[in-house]
Amino acid sequence: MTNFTKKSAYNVAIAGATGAVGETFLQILEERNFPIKNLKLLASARSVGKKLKFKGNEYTVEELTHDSFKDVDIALFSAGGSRSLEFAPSAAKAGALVIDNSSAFRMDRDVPLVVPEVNPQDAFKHNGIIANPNCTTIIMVVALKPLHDYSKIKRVVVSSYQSASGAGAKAMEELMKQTRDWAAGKELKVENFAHQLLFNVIPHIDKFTENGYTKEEMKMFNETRKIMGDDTIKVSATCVRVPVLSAHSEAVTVETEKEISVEKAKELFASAKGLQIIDNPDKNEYPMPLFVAGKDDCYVGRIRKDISAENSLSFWVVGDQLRKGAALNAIQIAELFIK
Ligand code: NAP
Ligand code: 3JN
Repeated sequence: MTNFTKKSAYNVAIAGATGAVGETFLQILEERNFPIKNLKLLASARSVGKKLKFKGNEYTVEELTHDSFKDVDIALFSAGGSRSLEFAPSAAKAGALVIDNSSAFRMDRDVPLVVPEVNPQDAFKHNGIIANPNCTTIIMVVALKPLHDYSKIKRVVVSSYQSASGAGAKAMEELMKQTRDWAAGKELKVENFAHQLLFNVIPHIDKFTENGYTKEEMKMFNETRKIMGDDTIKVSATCVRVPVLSAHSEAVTVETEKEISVEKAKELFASAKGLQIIDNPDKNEYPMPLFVAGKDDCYVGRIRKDISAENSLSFWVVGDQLRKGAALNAIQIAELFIK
């Protein structure tokens, strides 16, 4: 464990400040009045000189280099895995506490993988770098944790409905442009996804691996085990891109050691941190991405007994993946150290 010195305000750097997650970092740091002394905004050479606003002031973007982290206390990384691999060790060496949003270090044994509602204690075992889990995994484990604490989870089968912004700012713009171009009768351009996303769903997120699952699906398998601290949990995921702008939805079926009734599940979800229930089928009320986008909590609904298996429960969970799935979770990790 590396020491972190508490102060009244911190020098904070954001690597990837111009991206979809970077922009969300700025919004949330401002909303939560995070104690910032100096703020450093870092991105690629393409963005040098660009101005970004924080608390009414303009900040100029600088290039991310190995020398960017002198006197930085907290470095929030969301510039992609290869930038994290290259620059996060330099930031940690310079004394910063790195909270990394990429998959670069997530499965390293000496790097904690933390969701504050699930395993806050792990954060304090860091050696300079703490990993923020994959967004789809974070949203799912926030809902799994209260069930697992009541009765051990044996198996999870999950299908995700992931929004365009999960693939970054350009991908979100592509969906909006396809919508405008379709309305104008123009030809649609496809650059950020394997296929046209408008009027479509694409069962393919990240690269395919040898076992037929994609890397996104395998992240859900491996990261769930590490965060929950239980290597026996089995997860089978199918990750799907849908033409939604923000917030990821997931249809989850959970097999547990002992039975969890619907009433008990609702009671467990209701007392869980970071989780809200919307489950009134009579009134057509259930969580949807259009409502959840921009919210901090994850929302669970459609809670029911799985009629196809014993001790099995099905539910639907939705979370804003740029917030709880990325920037908010990382800031909540930082808050574990400053409070
Ligand atoms: P994005 O909108 O495409 O933004 C990428 C950011 O990385 C931009 O600030 C970009 O700077 C910067 N960058 C790219 N190449 C760089 C380089 N060579 N040197 C320095 N900075 C560079 O992507 P995003 O959605 O914000 O996601 C960023 C990362 O966060 C992802 O790769 C992933 O690991 C993680 N993440 C994303 C989500 C999500 O929902 N989007 C969720 C969880 C985790 P320029 O503007 O200068 O190119
Ligand atoms: O596609 C999504 O909805 C989530 C994307 C996450 C992502 C995108 C590019 C690289 C990740 C991630 O957080 O797992 C990574 C990565 O760092 O591997």
